[in-house]
Amino acid sequence: MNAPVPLALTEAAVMPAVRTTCPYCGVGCGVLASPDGAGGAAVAGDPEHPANRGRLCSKGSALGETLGLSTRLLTPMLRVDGALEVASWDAALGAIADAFRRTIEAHGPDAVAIYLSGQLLTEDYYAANKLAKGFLGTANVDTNSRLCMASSVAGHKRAFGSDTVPGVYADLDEADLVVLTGSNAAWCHPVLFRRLEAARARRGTKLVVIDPRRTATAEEADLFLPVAPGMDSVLFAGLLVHLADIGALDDAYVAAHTSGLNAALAGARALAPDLATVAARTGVPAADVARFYALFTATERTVTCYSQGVNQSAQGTDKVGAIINCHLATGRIGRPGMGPFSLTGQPNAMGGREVGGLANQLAAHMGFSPAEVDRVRRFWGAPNMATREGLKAVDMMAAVADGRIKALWVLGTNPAVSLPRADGVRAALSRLDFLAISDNVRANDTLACRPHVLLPALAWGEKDGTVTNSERRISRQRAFLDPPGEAQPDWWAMAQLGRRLGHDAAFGWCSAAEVFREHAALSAFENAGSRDFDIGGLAGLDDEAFDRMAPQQWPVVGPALGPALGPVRAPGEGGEKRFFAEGGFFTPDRRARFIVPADPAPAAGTDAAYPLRLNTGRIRDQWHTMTRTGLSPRLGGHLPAPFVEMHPEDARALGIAAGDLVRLTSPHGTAVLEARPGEGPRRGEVFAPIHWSGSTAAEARVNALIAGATDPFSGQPESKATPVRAEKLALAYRGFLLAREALAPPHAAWWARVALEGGEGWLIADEAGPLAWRTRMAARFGALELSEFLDAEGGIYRAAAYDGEGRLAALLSIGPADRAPDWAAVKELLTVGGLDAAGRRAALAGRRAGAASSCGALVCSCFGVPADPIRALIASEPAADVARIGAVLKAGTNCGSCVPELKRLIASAPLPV
Ligand SMILES: Nc1nc2c(c(=O)[nH]1)N[C@H]1C(S)=C(S)[C@@H](COP(=O)(O)OP(=O)(O)OC[C@H]3O[C@@H](n4cnc5c(=O)[nH]c(N)nc54)[C@H](O)[C@@H]3O)O[C@H]1N2
Ligand SMILES: Nc1nc2c(c(=O)[nH]1)N[C@H]1C(S)=C(S)[C@@H](COP(=O)(O)OP(=O)(O)OC[C@H]3O[C@@H](n4cnc5c(=O)[nH]c(N)nc54)[C@H](O)[C@@H]3O)O[C@H]1N2
Ligand code: SF4
Ligand SMILES: [Mo]
Repeated sequence: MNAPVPLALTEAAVMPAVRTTCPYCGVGCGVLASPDGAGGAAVAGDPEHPANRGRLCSKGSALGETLGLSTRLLTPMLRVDGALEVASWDAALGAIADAFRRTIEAHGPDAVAIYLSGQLLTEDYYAANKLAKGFLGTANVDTNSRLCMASSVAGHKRAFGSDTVPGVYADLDEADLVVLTGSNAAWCHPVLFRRLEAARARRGTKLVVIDPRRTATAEEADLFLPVAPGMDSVLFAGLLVHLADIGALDDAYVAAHTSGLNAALAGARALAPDLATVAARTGVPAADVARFYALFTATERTVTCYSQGVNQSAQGTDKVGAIINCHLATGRIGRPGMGPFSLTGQPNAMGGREVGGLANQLAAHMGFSPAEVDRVRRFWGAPNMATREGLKAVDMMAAVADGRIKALWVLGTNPAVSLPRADGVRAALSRLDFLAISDNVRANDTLACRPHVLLPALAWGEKDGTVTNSERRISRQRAFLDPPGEAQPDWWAMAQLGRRLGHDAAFGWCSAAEVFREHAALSAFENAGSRDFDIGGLAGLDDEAFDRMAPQQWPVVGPALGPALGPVRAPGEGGEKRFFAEGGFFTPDRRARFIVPADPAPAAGTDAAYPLRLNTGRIRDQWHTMTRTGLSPRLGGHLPAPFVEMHPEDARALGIAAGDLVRLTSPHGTAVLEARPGEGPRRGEVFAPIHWSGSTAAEARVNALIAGATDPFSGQPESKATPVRAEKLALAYRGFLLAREALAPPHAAWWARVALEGGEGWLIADEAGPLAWRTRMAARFGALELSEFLDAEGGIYRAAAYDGEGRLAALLSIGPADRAPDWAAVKELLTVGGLDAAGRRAALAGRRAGAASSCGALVCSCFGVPADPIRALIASEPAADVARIGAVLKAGTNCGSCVPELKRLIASAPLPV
């Protein structure tokens, strides 16, 4: 039973809406899903959820478009004679049990490993950890959070003695200064960013953004500091020095609750003795550094948020420490509107940390000290406790490559795309003695690595359990769709394996609620205030109470059950839980530790062979490797092709123009991307999104380029500072293929797939010209009615294939690369029925009869508003602001993710004469 909410939200909402949580970012927005009874659902923001109060971003709003079953894995599969065949759960689980048992017998438990994901539910994560660390006897359990939050975890533990996020989202409402460093929150935590923007409108909160790249977030800042990659610790060391020199430290807090300030100050002075040194090392003008320091000094209510620009570096843990130092030194921590704030990436990055999803944690925020190992052993009744840390993701893959790990189970992540040296990872996974994968989809790059067993997992909308967001708030994900095919929850598969290995009692759970209760009980077990993570107050929830559980911020110390069952707290009523305002850290002496950051330097320097630095990250409307957002035509419209952003002068020096294909090369691999010259990156730096994979583009996996040097404390790889070179890739022909039916990738030197309404599109580039493409079209669509246009001399070929009803089945257009045909003008043809003669002529000419031609890139995904009408409005009404655009065109009025782009369009409009 789910908690039905009798609310008619949209006209489409016919069945009662189910309260659940968005499966994308760590903001953790509440969602009301109204199933349509046919496998789909209308989705709206939950006005009562404290994280979003009804708002959703473009990705959350498009969740309904990602629910189809067309790409889903719906049955277990087993490799038989080299090919995957449909199998029963019994056979598939039996194969994993056999492989694990055999491997452990022959090579010991550390030859087995499990690689997890922050997209699993807490219950899945808990089950996997218990199985591996208590019963298989290995701590070789790691997670994609190693690529994501590990430096924050290590930074927290170093400073606080525990992995505690001290603050809450309400701090952004109550701050007077918000510093965002290494965070493109406008695109990556959009609802939180809109909340900050609302606070700024209300109280004039100042915003400082620190990022090597001028991002959509940076464009909103009062002060933007384009820091040199990796130099955050110098900037924050300089801030500590400044605070000390000007007498702005909170001596009472420092004396009562911290230790190590003098050493930290001495270290900071060595790194950042004066403003001139800070300016020189960070590349930020001295005057701007001084403005930042002055703002920070003068503003007690300051929150410093950080994300992957801080975490994903070879000195990520030091960066976290340098930031926390400044908050400890000023006593600005754990009070309203103040504190360091790690923005988590995935929906359940925090839940994974709570259960010990990282190889160097045990469970419930415990480590591998003998006392902690013993405590968990007793709680689990575990026969084979792992007694020391396991291998962290990058090392785990090295062990897969060199044969130390022989059997691996991957759940909920796509490591062949997302891990550094991705080509090597793909090869290593493909050579494993035994590889099992649990996923929602039946094809992705990792699934192409010759797995032995595939297990179909329940997806969002079907699965049931809990996730924890960036502010420690545990929310329920509830099922609102029936389980499709034979898909099962991941925790269930883990439990089944545990039972097959002879541990019936320990893995006897029958529901997610049972797993959750055990997890909650462990958090309170022999805790008595010694560990930050304690949700003992939820350990006694019965099934019905678990079902109804309102979002809970931890700690929820037991045994009082009251708050869990109460109504959702209304926005603004407060009740948020913060840590450390009065000290009480989780170090042995209960004092926080100042840390001494090492002199930072990116792991590898640029040189003549690799003169540019590659920064990588996210775009507004795609999620990771696109297995879900890649299904949404709306989301695909914003930035449809894999690209590399480069400074216009770097592009010019390399003879590269907008839209050219560029080959990036590092010592580890290559990627081919479309050039987007722009003012975003600094000179000498390029930026490429992480989203495209071998399934969505010919050669656009940026992790193929990345070396993955790791941070010494966290083991997190440096993903944002790789030396590369760039060169123009001159392929003679460019074009596109649109098709109503899903096709195999076209036979072209370069291609990228785009989700379209009514079908899909392929952007292509090739050396082969019209005649070759004519042959290919005949081979593919010869059975259909084909009409063609060929101008062999001009290098142009177009062909339209029609089905029996006269509907366009496929449309190809190829031409000289410098005059690439425009696919956006005709993509709607896939949504219309039979075409008449005029329609067919127009289609072949690359137009849509009766429609205005191309209208520019999509700006507002929620209402499908492209750039041209917005530009037209601004041209006709030079005074039009964001509100006016919203009133006329609706753009920007739902999730607000495109507001920065609307502002850019307004700013870039030609001035009226
Ligand atoms: N649209 C969208 N949103 C997402 C995701 C998604 O895939 N798509 N994924 C989610 C996940 S899992 C995560 S982890 C978060 C990540 O959220 P963010 O960390 O905000 O996103 P990124 O784009 O990875 O990187 C943030 C910024 O770090 C900057 N940066 C690079 N090097 C440095 C440096 O040395 N110093 C500083 N100060 N900045 C630097 C980059 O230029 C980039 O703008 O997003 C979450 N939200
Ligand atoms: N160069 C570079 N590399 C990066 C980053 C970067 O900024 N730069 N960012 C890193 C970060 S922060 C992250 S978080 C990673 C993300 O990288 P990945 O985790 O590899 O990316 P996803 O596409 O989210 O993969 C999730 C997979 O799990 C499946 N899945 C989703 N839900 C479930 C479920 O409930 N159960 C099961 N069994 N499967 C499920 C999906 O179908 C999909 O195949 O990438 C990292 N890699
Ligand atoms: S901000 Fe967007 S992606 Fe993140 S949880 Fe909210 S709706 Fe989902
Ligand atoms: Mo992440």
